[in-house]
Amino acid sequence: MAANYKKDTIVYQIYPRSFQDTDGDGIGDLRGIISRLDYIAELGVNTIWLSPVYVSPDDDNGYDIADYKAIQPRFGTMEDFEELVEKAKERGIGIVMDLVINHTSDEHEWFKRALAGEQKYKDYYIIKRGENGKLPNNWGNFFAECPWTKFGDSEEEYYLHLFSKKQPDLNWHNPAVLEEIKDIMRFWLDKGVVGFRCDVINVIYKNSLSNGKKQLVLTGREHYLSTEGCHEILKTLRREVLEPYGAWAVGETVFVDIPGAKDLCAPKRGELDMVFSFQHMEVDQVFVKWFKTRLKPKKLMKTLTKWQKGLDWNAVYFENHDQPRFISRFADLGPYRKEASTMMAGLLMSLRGTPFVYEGQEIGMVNGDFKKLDEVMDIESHNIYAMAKKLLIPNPIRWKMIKRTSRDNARTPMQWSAEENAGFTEGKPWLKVNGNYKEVNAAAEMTKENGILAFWKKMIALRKTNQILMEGHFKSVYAGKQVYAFERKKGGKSLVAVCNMTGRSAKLPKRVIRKSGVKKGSSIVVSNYDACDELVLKPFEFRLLER
Ligand code: ISL
Repeated sequence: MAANYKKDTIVYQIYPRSFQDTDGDGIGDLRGIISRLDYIAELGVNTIWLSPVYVSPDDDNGYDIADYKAIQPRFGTMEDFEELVEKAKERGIGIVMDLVINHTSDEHEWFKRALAGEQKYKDYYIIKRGENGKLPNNWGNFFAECPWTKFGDSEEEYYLHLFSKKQPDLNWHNPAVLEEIKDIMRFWLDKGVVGFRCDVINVIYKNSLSNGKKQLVLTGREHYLSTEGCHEILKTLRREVLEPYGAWAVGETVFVDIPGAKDLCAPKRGELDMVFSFQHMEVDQVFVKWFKTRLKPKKLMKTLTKWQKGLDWNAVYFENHDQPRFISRFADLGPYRKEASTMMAGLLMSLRGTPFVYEGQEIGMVNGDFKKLDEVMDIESHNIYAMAKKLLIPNPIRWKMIKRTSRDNARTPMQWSAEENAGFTEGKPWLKVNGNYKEVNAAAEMTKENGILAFWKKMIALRKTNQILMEGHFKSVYAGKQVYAFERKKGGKSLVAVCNMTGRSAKLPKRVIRKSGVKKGSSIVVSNYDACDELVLKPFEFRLLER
């Protein structure tokens, strides 16, 4: 692990668009975040990851950057940003920026100058001729589009975009691109940010542009996933940029397996500090993420265990701006929203690694209650819907797909109060507020001593102060149809975390009884129920036991 790495880091991810609006335009802003810093500090986290706040035409809500060194006017000014960094720092909170460097926006100056014919900037992008009227290769695209779009008025030239056509991929074979990005990173580090979350970082360097092996999704990916070139770039960025500032980096690494993740974040490699892996997010998917089935807890447990054992340190998360709300994925959530959310809190804070909490997760927000496609804004959802239509998938199935998997499920405005628009905005929210806001909101939670938010705070506080949770080794104890149990061990001391991942009560398995010393006077450090039955776990019960 890099020297600057901190075992007590707990991150809160903010999707600025949806967090808090202060100027009535229906879109969250930096002043909104500043106004909520006390709330965030009280939650107990010490780091904020800001999804992109740079100038952007918002084709992909800021993940298409038109100016890396300026703040999106809709979000505020550079002064607001500086104030945010300062005020966060006063509260012991560091800011992590989202670094999107696989692609820029097509409205970035570099791309515009490339289009205007400046060779220097054409070399910043991946531009290739198609032969005999054909596309340059057979690759796929993350957003179910064609990854090649005609370059300007050219008849033969195309540019590559693994995401939307407004997100042209950068050419990482060009050393000038690396220099530009180093400069951008230093710009933000000089403003006091503590690190970066690196967007799709393991796809940036394309080995070759030749045809790929046919795949259900993303044909061609073998040419760019975690290539040697990418490793080299990460090493350079660590050595020359991160290290001198004592900054850290978490990489979003798609399609990564354990050996691949090790190569990207093992301390001796000097690349990333940790990675977001996806396998535990895929336990309820059928081939592709747009088809979901019931979540089978055992599969989730096995995947978590595999990663806990496989890597020394994980970036642990269950929600972010790309995933449906996690508790909505339990097929039988029923009346147990509070229990499921608090169990998740217990689990998240008990696993080994750096925990990431996504805005609204701490008050048990659930999937958006969209009724029709018009209410969904996400480019990916619209593209998938269109593709499914082309494939003649009937409308009700198409809609079900989108409703369950849309990234907008987690992007609905933060529910602050029972006031109009959940206290998110005085204007018209850019995305529909979930109709349950009168019941599910932060203000209501703040009045409850025993509520969801209170439990998240309790778990975060424990995670920050308990050496075993912070540093202890992970040992699996049990993974069954309902119950997940694991041990954290340090210096002869151990804690056993026990989760019932279903809405039905469950007997405490014998192995768990033995390992946790339940019958030998072990004590409950924390639980999400007031009273626990010694040998039976209630629906979505979480217990942390000390032997
Ligand atoms: O969830 C996904 C993979 O199964 C993809 O939809 C997602 O696009 C991928 O995880 C990459 O995500 C990141 O880069 C995208 C941006 O749209 C996402 O919001 C971001 O998190 C392009 O910049």
